[in-house]
Amino acid sequence: MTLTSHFARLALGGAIALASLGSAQAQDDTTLGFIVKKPEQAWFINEQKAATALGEEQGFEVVRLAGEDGQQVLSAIDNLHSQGAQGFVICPPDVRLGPAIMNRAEQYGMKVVTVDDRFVGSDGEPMEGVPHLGMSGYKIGQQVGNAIADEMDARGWDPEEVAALRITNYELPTAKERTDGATDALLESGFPEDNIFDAPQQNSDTASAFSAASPVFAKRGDYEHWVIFALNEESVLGGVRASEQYGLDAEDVIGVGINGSGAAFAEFSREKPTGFHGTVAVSSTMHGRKSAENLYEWITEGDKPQANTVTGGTLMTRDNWESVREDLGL
Ligand code: FCA
Repeated sequence: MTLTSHFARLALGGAIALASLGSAQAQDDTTLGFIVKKPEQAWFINEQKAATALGEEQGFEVVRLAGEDGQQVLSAIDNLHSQGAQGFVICPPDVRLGPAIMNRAEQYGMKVVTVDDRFVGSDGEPMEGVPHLGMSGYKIGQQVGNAIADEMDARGWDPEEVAALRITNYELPTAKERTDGATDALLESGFPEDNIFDAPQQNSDTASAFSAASPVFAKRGDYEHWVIFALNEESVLGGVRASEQYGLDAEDVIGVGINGSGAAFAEFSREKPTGFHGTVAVSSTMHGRKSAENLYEWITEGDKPQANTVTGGTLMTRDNWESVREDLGL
């Protein structure tokens, strides 16, 4: 045997050994999916980014996928299965898809945790068996209502002469909890119930809120001062944009959202203040990291996460947004 062929054989042997080591390792590797209903929204971009960063630190892979409707979610699950994923975190496009999603996941033996929007079973109740992490909707809604009442006070508005635009999404329990909390806090502050006008939106984004809000302003031209609230800041921004289009000035509008994501930062960074007064910020970084970590520990150590984890929020305005952002790791 020539020296060259001996080396060639050694090199080949080494390559085979490396290749088999690689596949043994791949079998041990953990891959998780992170499926979100609105992949273009800053809240969800940040959640997926935070989960990916945690995976890089702890040595697991995160596959980020969009699930904007039921069909896309089911394809995403098939896709994850073909990539060898052992489970996924999901914020579903419709909470009533819970049973169908679980059915597909169980066929593949995948573990599932929900984030933000909790699955609802065929009985209309939350699916307790699927661990969930989400915000404390009612309490955060109350913070919104209190922030609005305080700002009305600061501007010296008489509640009798103020209209409230309540952008609702009653199909989604967390959304209802949030707008209910805000309503109760406003009523407690002395806001007249008859001055609250509903704008039911079809979705949880700016466009659907804008469409829902516009006719309400048009119908209630008798009010000069408006307050606006909804399940999230994207929707409040839709309401604020509709108020501008209707011709209301920024100083006549107090919109308070929820999330504290890039949508709010962009608004606070504008040179002139708008009717978007503030937002109750919740850490999307923490939601992304914690939900992925819970799932990872469940897969690798067998510890099923608790049934429901709730998180709180902090009021963020044009004046303090940069420091709140830093505190929340956003
Ligand atoms: C829902 C909303 C999001 C965010 C999240 C925590 O999914 O649509 O904007 O508020 O809850």
